[in-house]
Amino acid sequence: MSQHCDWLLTNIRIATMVDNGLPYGEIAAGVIALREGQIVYAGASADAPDFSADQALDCAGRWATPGLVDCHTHLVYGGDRAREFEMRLQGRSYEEIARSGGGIVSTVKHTRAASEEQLFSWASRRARRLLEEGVTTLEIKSGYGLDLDQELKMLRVARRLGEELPVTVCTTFLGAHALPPEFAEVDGDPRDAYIQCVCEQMMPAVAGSGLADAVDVFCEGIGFSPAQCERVFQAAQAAGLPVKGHVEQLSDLKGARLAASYGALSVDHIEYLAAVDIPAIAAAGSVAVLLPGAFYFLHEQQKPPVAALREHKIPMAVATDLNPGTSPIASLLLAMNQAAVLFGLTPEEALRGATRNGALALGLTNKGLLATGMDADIAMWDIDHPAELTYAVNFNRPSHIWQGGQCVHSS
Ligand code: DI6
Ligand code: FE
Repeated sequence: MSQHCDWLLTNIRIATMVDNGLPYGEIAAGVIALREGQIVYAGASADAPDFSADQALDCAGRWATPGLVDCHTHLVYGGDRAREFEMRLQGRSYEEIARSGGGIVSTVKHTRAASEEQLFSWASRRARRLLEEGVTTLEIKSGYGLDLDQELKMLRVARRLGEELPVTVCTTFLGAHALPPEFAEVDGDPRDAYIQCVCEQMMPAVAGSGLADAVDVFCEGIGFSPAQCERVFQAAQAAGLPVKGHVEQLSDLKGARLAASYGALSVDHIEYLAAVDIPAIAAAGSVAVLLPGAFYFLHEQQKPPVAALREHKIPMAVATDLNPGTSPIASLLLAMNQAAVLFGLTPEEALRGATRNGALALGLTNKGLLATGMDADIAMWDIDHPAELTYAVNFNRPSHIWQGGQCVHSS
């Protein structure tokens, strides 16, 4: 008796990204069957059960990869920072511009002034650029609202993107991103005062709204101190939300170690991560999220400790960090190329970073692999080898994309 499925993809080469002893977890002559949003078979055609399918596709030897996962973006925002880019090219540093009222705070002004509808329309344009390249799961952070209503507005826009576009959206509350301008003049330490507001007022309301899946912080000289970030992690823990952190991007404040001690899903950026702190991250099971777009755009010199991360078997993810200030880059395939060229990842590591390890950085164990029981998120490519996806810039678009078992793109 044959088994029924919704989609049957035959004559397909599969980069399963499963650790099966072959590069990319390759299955050379494969079949994939999808039913009710899940993969019910991904394996050799010789071993496949007999399927009857509502829709069948002969893939003519094309490659399937897991749908791509961009696990770190800030793509909901108002305005842009092109003028600031000009200032940097005239010799001023990112930190200098941030201290003189530019930087994140200028995006806060434009984000606050925008209606929810405007924000949605701008953000969906950026999201579509990512989706065109096969992204089927996307993380979006708040952090340009910096008061309760404005942060909730951003998070609602992020959720709505997941409802209206063919993509799974994970949302992250990044209240501790920058000091809101209205706190600059408060007595005592304005940053402490704002962190108290994040922890005591915003966190319970954000958690109660169900609009955030995780909590993030910017642990940096121009952001918040480790002690302040720890208060945010404690509040997140009390609210039942997992944490992650922007850590060791511009200096070594031991933020990654701190995040790991709270069981962080991921530690992100980590250019300045010290070798001594790596075992703690391995022990916590946190994913190292590499963001080469920001490194490239800021012309940084210090590279993340990739060899040591490998040695300690810490999963490395690759993401765009899409944001107006440090990574105006709406291409995950470009981030993969940058991770290879700038940080020395192999093309296989880069693809794993934008599939399985990206999913793990979001706590999603049902995505990022092509295997039985996984969500049916698949990108199909007209290429001869999966290394091409990392190798070439703006060469590749998927011929077909399935998201949640639906074919959402075919060309
Ligand atoms: N680190 C970054 O690279 C972005 N946020 C952060 O905490 C920058 C965000 C911006 O400049 O708008
Ligand atoms: Fe970021």
